[in-house]
Formats: sequence, C-alpha cells, structure tokens
Amino acid sequence: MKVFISGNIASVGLEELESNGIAITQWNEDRQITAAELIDACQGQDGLISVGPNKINAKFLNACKHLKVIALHSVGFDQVDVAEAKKLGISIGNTPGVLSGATADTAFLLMLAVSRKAFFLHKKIIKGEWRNYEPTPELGIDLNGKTLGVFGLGKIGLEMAKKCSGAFQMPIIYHNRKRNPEAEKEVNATYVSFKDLLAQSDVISIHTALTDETKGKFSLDVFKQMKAGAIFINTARGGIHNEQDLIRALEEKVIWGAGLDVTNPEPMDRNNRLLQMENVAVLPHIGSATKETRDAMAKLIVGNIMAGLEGKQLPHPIW
Ligand code: 8YV
Repeated sequence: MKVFISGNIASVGLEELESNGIAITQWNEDRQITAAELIDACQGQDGLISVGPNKINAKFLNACKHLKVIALHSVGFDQVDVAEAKKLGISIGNTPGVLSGATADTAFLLMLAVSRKAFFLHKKIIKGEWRNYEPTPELGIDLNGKTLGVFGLGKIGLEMAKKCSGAFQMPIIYHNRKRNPEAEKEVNATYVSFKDLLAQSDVISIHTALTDETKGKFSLDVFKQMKAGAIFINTARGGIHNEQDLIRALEEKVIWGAGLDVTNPEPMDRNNRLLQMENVAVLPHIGSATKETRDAMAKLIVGNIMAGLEGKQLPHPIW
C-alpha cells in the first residue's frame, strides 16, 4: 500500500508505517504544497496524511476519490468538506485528545506573555533599548483572581481552565453551544451567555472550532462589549477573529491586549501591525508543537491510516 504525506510527521510514525510495509512518498519542499500539486501527488496513492492547512474540499475529494483514507495531522477539521467526503465514502480521521495539554499550555503562555508585555520587552533588549531601570513605564497586569472566560469549553478549554484556576485562582466562566457538566464539576466553571462572557471576563480564551457560526465572531462590535482591561487569546483558528477589527480594538484601547497562536492568513506577514504592539504576543501556530504531543499525534495518524487501508472503521473518524 502507498501513502503520500504532505509534510513532515514525527519519525515514530514514519517508522511504524514502514514496519507495516507501507511505501511512503513525502512532500519535502520548504513551502506548503499547492492544491494542484496535492491532487497530482495523490494519484496512484492509497492514503494521504494531510499535514498543515491543505484544503480537503470537494474539488480535491472528487479528484482523489480513489483514496481509501485521509489522516489529518490535526484535531481541527475546518479544512475538510465533511459532507462531500461522506457522499464519496472517503474515510477521514483526526487526532483528538492528545494535543489538549500542549495547546492549553500555549494559551497559558500567551496569556502570561501578554499580561507582562514579554515579547515586546524582549524585542527592546534586542534593539539595545534596555538602558536603565525604570520603575513605572510599560507595566503589566496581575492575573491573580482575574476571571477567565472560555469560549468553547471542550477538552482544550478545560485544560486551560485547570491551569488558570490552579496557578492564579482564576474563577472560570464559559460559553458553549451545549453545557459541559464535567468542566462545571472539575473547575467550578459557570455557564454564562455570550454577552455575559464578554462583559465579565478579564481574559477570554478561544477554544472552539472554526465553523460558519464562529467565523469572524470576534469583530469590533464584540470587542467593544469586552472590558477595557481584557486580554483576548486565540489558539484555535485565526478565522474566528477579524484581524483588522482586533488591530483597531487594540489601537483604540477598546481591549488591553491579545495573544495569538493562530492568524489569518498563516503565515502572518512580518510587517503586520500586531507584531509591533506592546500588549500583543504572536506565535507561529505552535499549539501542538511538543515532542511528546507530535509523537502521540503521529501514532494516532498511523492508527487511522492502517485501519483505513484495511477497510476498517477508523479509531478517530471525523464522520
Ligand atoms: C496542527 C492544529 O499541528 O490540531 C490542530 O487542529 O491546529 C495543530 O495541532 C496543525 O493543524 C498542523 O497540521
């Protein structure tokens, strides 16, 4: 059996595929494969491991109907036309659970970095601007006892809530489509309306999927309903906030700061205004990027691929 990999996965996954007799072809260029190149590369293959933001849309699926299985190197599947995959009967699997801790760590890191202006002050040292000890300018804000508002309290949101509640005794409020009784029990989270989430949170952390409902949800109008001292954290998908509106909200001090691991588009332009701002921290989509997590993701991917190639139900199907 043959599998194409559109990027790099942890070597533990490659080794397991090889020991199962799978012939691997890999995209090795230092740029994202284009849609047309991906279609070409998948001809003659039995399976695809999709790494990064490749669009698994109707065009791709119809051009690659022969694929027995597609294993995503992600838990998110907003890039997939699920209805079309279902119609064509192409099995698609993802990597749930194993990246919740690492992604929540990234949200926590960004929250702290923003609260202390860490990235901005680090850049000042590099620019030779650390001259003398100045006690008052560029002060950060304490997180202790501040309210964390989670938008989309699932597995990742719960991990973030646990960290914030343990480290800073932050009360947790959340807004979901459905209530999460487990989180209510584990971190004493209180379910609130979206409006109250905006009005009451000192930090809002986004942990929802990108869907028609959440696309562009955080617009200027929404930022205006947040506290002036609030920090906005997004480690989910860049499409959930409107970037121009976020820039405006920060410039006009509608909110206090923002930490992003996801942007729209990705990669972010190096001249983006957000990268110059004092109360902003941006990372290049590293949510799941730890050795342990990427190894665990690779193992789930192999599980999905092998099951799909054998015509079995995937252990982690998205439909
Ligand atoms: C992936 C992610 O690393 O799981 C997700 O949804 O965003 C990341 O963990 C990224 O999608 C690259 O494949």
